[in-house]
Amino acid sequence: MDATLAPHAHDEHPSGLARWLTTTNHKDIGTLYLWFSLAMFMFAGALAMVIRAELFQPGLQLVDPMQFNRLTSMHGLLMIFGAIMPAFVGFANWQVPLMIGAPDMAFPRLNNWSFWLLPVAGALLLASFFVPGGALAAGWTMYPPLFMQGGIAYDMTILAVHVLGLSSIMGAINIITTILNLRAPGMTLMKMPLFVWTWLITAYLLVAVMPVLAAVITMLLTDRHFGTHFFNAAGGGDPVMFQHIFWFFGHPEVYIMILPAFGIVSTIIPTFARKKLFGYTSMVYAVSSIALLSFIVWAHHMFTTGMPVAGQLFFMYATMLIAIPTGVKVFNWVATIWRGSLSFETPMLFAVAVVCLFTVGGFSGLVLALVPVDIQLQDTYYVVAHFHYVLFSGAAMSIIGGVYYWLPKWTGHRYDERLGQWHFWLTTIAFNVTFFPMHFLGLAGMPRRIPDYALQFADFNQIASLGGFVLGAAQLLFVYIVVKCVRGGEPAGDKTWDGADTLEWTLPSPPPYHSFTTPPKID
Ligand code: CU1
Repeated sequence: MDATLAPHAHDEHPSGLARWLTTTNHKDIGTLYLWFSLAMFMFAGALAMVIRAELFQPGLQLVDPMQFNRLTSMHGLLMIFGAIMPAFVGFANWQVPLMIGAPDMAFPRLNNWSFWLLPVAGALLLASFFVPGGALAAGWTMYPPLFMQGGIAYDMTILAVHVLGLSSIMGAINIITTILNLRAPGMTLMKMPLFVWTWLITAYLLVAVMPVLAAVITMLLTDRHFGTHFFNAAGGGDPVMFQHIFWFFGHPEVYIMILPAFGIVSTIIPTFARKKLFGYTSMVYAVSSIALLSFIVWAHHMFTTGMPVAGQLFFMYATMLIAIPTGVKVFNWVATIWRGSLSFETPMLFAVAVVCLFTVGGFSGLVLALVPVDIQLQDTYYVVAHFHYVLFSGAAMSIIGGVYYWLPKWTGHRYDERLGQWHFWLTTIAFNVTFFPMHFLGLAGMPRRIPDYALQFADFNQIASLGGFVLGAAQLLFVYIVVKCVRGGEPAGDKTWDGADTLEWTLPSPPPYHSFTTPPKID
């Protein structure tokens, strides 16, 4: 190894647990985020398996209704804050410094703290299952007045969400500072890889809306314990105000969970099409417009709460406007694929599936944006189908595709391509078998978040449950593939994907020692 590229030999590196507890290395912290995310994904997925088992047939068989409410509430909360968001921060930690030629994140110690808050919050949420009264059962959206009825677990949830928010805000500040201040010479903003752009914009969204979430759950806390009446109509408050404040956070949150996914897809597709990303500049402006529009559409979650027609029209048209920049992005991905020299390794399969299936979620979102339609479909399985197409086949499948794409660089080994292909087809087919019938269930009027249902919904529910079990089992295969790749395998070499991925090195200076080709030695 070139001596000038050698790791700082004089640094002391603790080993074992101490290494992971005290690490300030962006790769180590990225790895921690990704393992934490995988653990939460499997746990929250296990909750979904129980939900699908209960819904396999009408009637109550497996869990009592309150337990069912806990399963749906915690499934949502843990998937959003435990699985998807930490996975993206893990990608940011690994890739952003490498892609912009920075030695590490701007605030390495803050970075360590941002991560280690997560297991604390995770432990609080898991512990809340075992306290008197049981875990959060009022839905992940924590609406009052129902939220007021809960026991100590609800206060634990408030504290946990505060801690998760703190972690997200600090992570976002770190990412913004890194991108704005630590770019290599020549790496102008409009030369940054698109993944870095999507994360820069996502980080601004996080800084803007996580404090709003913190505020609204603090108001819940003071309503519960300190005699305020923010959301209590009897005391002059307004429960609908909770929904306004919550969704002012909640809608941008949707884009926090999808913009980095767009960045991953925009990284994978050019590699396997062996072409430059089509329309880079329009991609940057599309992501920015989506982020800006996300602040003015929140009340589309609230069309049935009673709203002046002018308000309904505003939020309907504003929501439909988002289809334009989203359409620009899908067009650009298709144009990148068009006449490319294509190959379909596992990451590309996932990326293409995201383009197709996320679009289904986008279209059902347009359907739900229509006020008269939404009033019919509010709180039905159509909504459940819609956001699982956005969040599973959009966010989660991008994350999985990104893991396959970067695993060889992270670990130095190739993953098992044959098993990866199996994982892709099982996941994609089972996902559609699980969630596509939910559109029909919703159109037929089946309400969400209910453990029992009328007989006419039985067939589609059985199909959905069978799909769900296969979808869950397929993720065990994913864990196996990842663990196997981490432990060994064929060496990945410097140029994993025919060298097409070396486009990352658009820098004028040589990559720093911690580049992909020379993994840092921990002694
Ligand atoms: Cu929304």
